[in-house]
Amino acid sequence: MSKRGAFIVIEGLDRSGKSTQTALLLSRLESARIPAKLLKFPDRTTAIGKMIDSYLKSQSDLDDHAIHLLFSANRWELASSIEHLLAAGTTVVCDRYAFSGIAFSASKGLPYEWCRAPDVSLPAPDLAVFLDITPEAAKARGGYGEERYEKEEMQRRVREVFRRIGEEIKGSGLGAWVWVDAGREKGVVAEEVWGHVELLARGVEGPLCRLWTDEIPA
Ligand code: DGP
Repeated sequence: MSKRGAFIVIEGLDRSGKSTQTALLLSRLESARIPAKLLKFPDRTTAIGKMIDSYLKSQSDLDDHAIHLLFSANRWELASSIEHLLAAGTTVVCDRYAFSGIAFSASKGLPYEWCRAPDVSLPAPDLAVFLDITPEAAKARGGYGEERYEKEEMQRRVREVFRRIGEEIKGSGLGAWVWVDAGREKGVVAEEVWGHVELLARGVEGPLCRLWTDEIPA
């Protein structure tokens, strides 16, 4: 049986180095001659993505529930492309995914289970790498930008929800979740990320799981 591509998600707080690390990972995969594609959520280029972009820049206001569903819809509109890429043997690297959806919306006070619901049965990553950095260290990296969630107190809550999500994923057997200390020099972080990804990126034999519907009981 031919192997499928690996589905790798990189998560983290704002300013944790996700863009740098996903770019470094892509070039590493290319050097290893592993076909790979980088996706980023939110994908601000689609019609839904443009609404999200305008919300994040505070150019429009939306009910917390409504924007949460738009973020999820933005993932769903790319779900079949992700499946096709994986089936064709391409490794997919995603800068943010459903875990950001829960972490950011639950941090605003929406119920955790409600936040998870719209993403149930999306393709599940084979590996989620959480680039862990303290909100203080993230802020010290040149400060947060102008967007809605880029405030230290919000990021602190987001980090706590991510911790819960990671523990649950690890306990569920639904793919792997690793925490990587992202406060270090970027080359050191990239080396550790590569250590987690390398074997998976050589190809995955098992079927693609679905988020929170294919949980393996402990
Ligand atoms: P980025 O383009 O990676 O800087 O992400 C934009 C911002 O949107 C960032 O503060 C994290 C937040 N975000 C990303 N995905 C989601 C989501 O699904 N739901 C919510 N509420 N926020 C998200």
